[in-house]
Amino acid sequence: MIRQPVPENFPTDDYTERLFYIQAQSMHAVSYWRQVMNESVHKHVEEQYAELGIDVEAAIEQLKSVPLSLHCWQTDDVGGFEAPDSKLPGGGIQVTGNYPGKARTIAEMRQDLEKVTSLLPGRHRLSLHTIYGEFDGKSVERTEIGPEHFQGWIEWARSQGMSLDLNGTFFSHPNADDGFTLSHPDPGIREFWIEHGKRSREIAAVMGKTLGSPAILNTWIPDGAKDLPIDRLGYRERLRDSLDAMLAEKISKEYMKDAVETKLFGIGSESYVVGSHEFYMGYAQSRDTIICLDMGHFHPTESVADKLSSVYLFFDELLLHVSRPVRWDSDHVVIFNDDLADLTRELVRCGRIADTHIGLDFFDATMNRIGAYAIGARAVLKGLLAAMLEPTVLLRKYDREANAFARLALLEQARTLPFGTIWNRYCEETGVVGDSRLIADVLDYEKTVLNRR
Ligand code: RNT
Ligand code: ZN
Repeated sequence: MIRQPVPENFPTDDYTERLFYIQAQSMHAVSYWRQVMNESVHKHVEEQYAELGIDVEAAIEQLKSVPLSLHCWQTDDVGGFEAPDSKLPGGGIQVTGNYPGKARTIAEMRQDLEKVTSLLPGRHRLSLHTIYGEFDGKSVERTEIGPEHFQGWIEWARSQGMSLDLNGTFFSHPNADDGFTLSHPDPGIREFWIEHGKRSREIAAVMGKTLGSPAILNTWIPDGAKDLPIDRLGYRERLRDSLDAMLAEKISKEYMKDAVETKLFGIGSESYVVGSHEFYMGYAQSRDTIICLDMGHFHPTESVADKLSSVYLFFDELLLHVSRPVRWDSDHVVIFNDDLADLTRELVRCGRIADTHIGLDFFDATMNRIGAYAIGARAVLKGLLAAMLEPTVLLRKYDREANAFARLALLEQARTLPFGTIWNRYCEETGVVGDSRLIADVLDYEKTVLNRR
């Protein structure tokens, strides 16, 4: 080894301290160069977007203002806390898998939700189901629930700087076991669910009023038939009338807003779903409620993205359930695929993000639930960012000129722009792990928290 002469102002004569000093100096130099390199890479990346008329900073600022409505039910497989031990979901909801680490209590669920939000840039909302109330181990009937069971959630949400949304729970209950609720031929069963719907609205109104942001109350019912019903009209008439009774009380939209969720078919309701897309388009339009489009509730070849520009023409607001259908089933973990990118592009191109409530709806118990949750929620944010970074002005120009070649060529060019660099930088600048650190981060949570449950 060649010994360098020691500089005169070298800090110390101690050999170990000298080694530390040299090490510190070289680490400093490495991190300096890394920073210089990063800056020049970023500059290069931003230039590529600027050439196409896209302002990266403006896109990031826009994304920061878009909240997702996070679905609490990914943390516990739609179990809820009605009984001391949460049950398996039923009545139209099916979750497969038994990966360890499921949230068993409200405290565990909040811990998981805090972990998930720490993995997401931006500020988001939380969407609860009425089965997630704080019932203190007592069995509280669905017709007996009230705002008092959600006081703890309201306080927790406030402490997190979050607002709340809600869903009435019309499944996992003996009165839903034969597949019908609000459209049931038995008036007693209909009454039961109408009352549950009214209670849910009341809770949502208190959530919205207390937290200063209207809670969206989404109503999805499992009503449908595996095989061929004859009186299709009768069920739909009863559903219309039950919903009318449930929504009869006028509640200020400053506190809560009603949404109704459409569906084409489900497991156990392959032949007939009472609350079909056509039913709810008509219902929501005539009753001035929001319509909820779940990406997993249509025929696999239908494009949910294409529906947006029609719905926006006739509705002021829209609720989305971002999900991923696979063959006949929905609710797979959302990923940044073409369906999602098409959807978020339409949101941005129509200029209606502010009128759209972006809810998540998927549940998978075959893998680390928090990891799955983060993948899905981050995918939606990626989709939004990618859409905001689209060269829309130029694309619209080619569109107007009917230059189909140039339009397609530019869409192809946009696909390979260095989007990932911007996404990761946005994450890191907001104190959230970039994609390359997500796996290690989630596995650490699994080891230190989930595996100890
Ligand atoms: C079911 C609906 C509904 C539920 C949640 C749990 O098909 O999509 O939104 O997934 O309410
Ligand atoms: Zn849904």
